[in-house]
Amino acid sequence: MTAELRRKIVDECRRWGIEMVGFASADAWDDPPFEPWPPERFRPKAIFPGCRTVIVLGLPVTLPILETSPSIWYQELYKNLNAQLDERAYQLSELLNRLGHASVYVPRDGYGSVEVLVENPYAFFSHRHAAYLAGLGTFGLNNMLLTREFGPRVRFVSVFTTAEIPSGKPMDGSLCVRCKKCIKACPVEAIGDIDYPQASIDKRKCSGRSIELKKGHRSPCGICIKVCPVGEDRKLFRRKDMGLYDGPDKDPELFEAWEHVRKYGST
Ligand code: B12
Repeated sequence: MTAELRRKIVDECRRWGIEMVGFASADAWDDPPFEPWPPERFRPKAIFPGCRTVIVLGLPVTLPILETSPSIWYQELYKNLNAQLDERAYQLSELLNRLGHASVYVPRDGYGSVEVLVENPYAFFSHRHAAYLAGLGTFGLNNMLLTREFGPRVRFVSVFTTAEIPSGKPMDGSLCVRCKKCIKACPVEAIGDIDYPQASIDKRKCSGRSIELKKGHRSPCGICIKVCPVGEDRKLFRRKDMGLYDGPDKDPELFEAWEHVRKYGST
């Protein structure tokens, strides 16, 4: 029955165009795989008592659009993905409710405005940690969850359900190659040069950059996910040569295209 439910959920998500779906047992949060780990109040069973499984959905951030960041194009992609993730997670939770499994969705972000994050840089629940427990990827130096398919270029949303569904387990090893490109490329030097689980992000600096970009209608930043060499998406878009981002010499045509996009629709 529960394996059948799992299949139904995966099939439904495929129908919606969502290929990345993971399942994590709510109990897995109580056995921290590393420290620091989200405190008890931030765990699914505390937020939604009775929760047994967290279903995580992921949608890719299209690399060539991200490459134009900061730009209106990336801002629009970001908003589009956010809307889709929230819509699908809500629909999934309602499908489960109709089937008799009490469920709720958690919005893909969970903050009213980036200004709120300067003083209190936490959401009430972390999707990255859910995706990690579901076995969708591993943490990178940039503090993002890296996946085989898209590296860190994937956004997540979660559904809490009382249904007990066969769950995944964290991936062995690490997908992060420790190239430190994210550290070097960060425009506000917000990423510390230390290894996960101790990845250190200066959230104030990172949020500050978002606030600046938002004023010009070209947030978020996304540079630390653009320059990550991990992900099969690099093959599809022929972006294996990481020298592309160092300057116009490698591919002047592409460089000009990015510059063009950046000149319009935002300041
Ligand atoms: C707040 C936030 C931001 C802030 C602050 C950044 C930051 N580094 O935290 C801003 C706006 C700047 C930001 C920027 C970005 N973000 Co952001 N962000 C979030 C958000 C809403 C909450 C993250 C959070 O609170 N985590 C809380 C804890 C669990 O995470 P943590 O800080 O790593 O916590 C550690 C410790 O602090 C401790 N801990 C956990 N909880 C608590 C609570 C307390 C009180 C304490 C003391 C400790 C503690 O345990 C954790 C162990 O590692 C999530 C969405 C969500 N709800 O999950 C997206 C999210 C993490 N962001 C995402 C992305 C992609 C980005 C950007 C690339 C922007 C972009 N969209 O292009 C940048 C990258 C920044 C970076 N390299 O870190 C994605 C990550 C996807 C992925 N593949 O991993 C998420 C999951 C959004 C989504 N729905 O997909 N983000």
